[in-house]
Amino acid sequence: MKPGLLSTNEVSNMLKVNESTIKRWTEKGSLRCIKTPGGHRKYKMKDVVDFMDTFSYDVTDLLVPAKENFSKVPVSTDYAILTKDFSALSELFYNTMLEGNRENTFQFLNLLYSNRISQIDLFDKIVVPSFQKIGMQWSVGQLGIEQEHLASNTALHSILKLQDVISRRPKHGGIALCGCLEEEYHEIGITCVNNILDANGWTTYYLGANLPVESFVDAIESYVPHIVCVSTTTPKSQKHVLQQCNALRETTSIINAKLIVGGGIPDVLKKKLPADHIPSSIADLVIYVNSLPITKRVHA
Ligand code: B12
Repeated sequence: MKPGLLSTNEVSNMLKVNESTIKRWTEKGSLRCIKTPGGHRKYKMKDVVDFMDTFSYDVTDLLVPAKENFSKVPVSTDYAILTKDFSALSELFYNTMLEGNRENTFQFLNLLYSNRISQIDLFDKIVVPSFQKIGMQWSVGQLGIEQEHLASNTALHSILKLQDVISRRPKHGGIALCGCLEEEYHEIGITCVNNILDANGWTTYYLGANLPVESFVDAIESYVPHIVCVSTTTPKSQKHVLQQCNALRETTSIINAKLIVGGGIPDVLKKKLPADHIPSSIADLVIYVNSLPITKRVHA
């Protein structure tokens, strides 16, 4: 089948009606279709979505539960988008970023975003699992370091480019500072955090990877943020993370800012971390920051 076109059977599964009902709606003109030279009906996803909009179809009823593992059966991108099959979409994103084509990877994310997959779901449910697969394959030698680097750079570029097309909430005056602790080079997660905050009306200052703690403290003093978002995944030691977070917390408490720490933090460390919040996901972060009061800040 031509990519992007759905069969009568696929549409009937989505709308949970018989194929004969789909044919009747098509003949009535309620649902647009394309006739192939062989006389078969094919449907564009956009037309199915328009139909659902027009007839107030309950889309939530159509969602299929996310699968635990990556889908073994290749499905069309359109079908995966419509059914919000995050497992299949992660697999597609994984393949795209490993090819190393930045433009295609951006176009893929943009396609999902344009089809109502939220930026939060893009990060938590598509980017993160794709990278978990990369990390797992790298650790057992199925992927080379060069492939992991190519995929990371391709994904990072496409995530940054996507930010240019994301619709933003108006600025509400909140200021956020985002960066990684010293010797931390995993910066895709904190880039996602920065972009989500930017889309949610925060003015963000992005400090990137591997920031010496003294410089982080200086930045807090200069920008007087409401929230400081810190990422740590592979620290030298737990002691090192605690020392750095203690120094940051000392400064954030003076200016009444919240210290938010994320990344791959083991449970034992979570208990000791001097953080105001340790979100388990981007979705969790958004709920937390939306609950914060924003007071007017005066820059030093
Ligand atoms: C890409 C990658 C790299 C790249 C990073 C490139 C870059 N520009 O960022 C490079 C090649 C640099 C790298 C290096 C290393 N890596 Co690496 N890497 C990964 C990989 C494959 C993906 C990480 C990623 O970007 N994921 C995508 C992002 C979006 O997900 P995320 O980081 O989890 O972030 C999400 C949340 O955690 C959260 N989040 C993250 N930060 C924050 C902060 C806040 C405030 C909030 C609210 C939320 C939040 O939001 C994100 C979206 O939900 C992981 C595998 C995996 N399972 O994740 C291994 C992995 C993290 N790396 C690992 C290792 C061992 C290393 C190295 C030590 C390898 C080596 N021997 O050199 C070095 C360490 C470098 C360093 N000191 O930082 C291990 C870590 C195991 C561990 N916990 O000890 C992993 C798990 C791989 C594995 N299976 O073993 N790595």
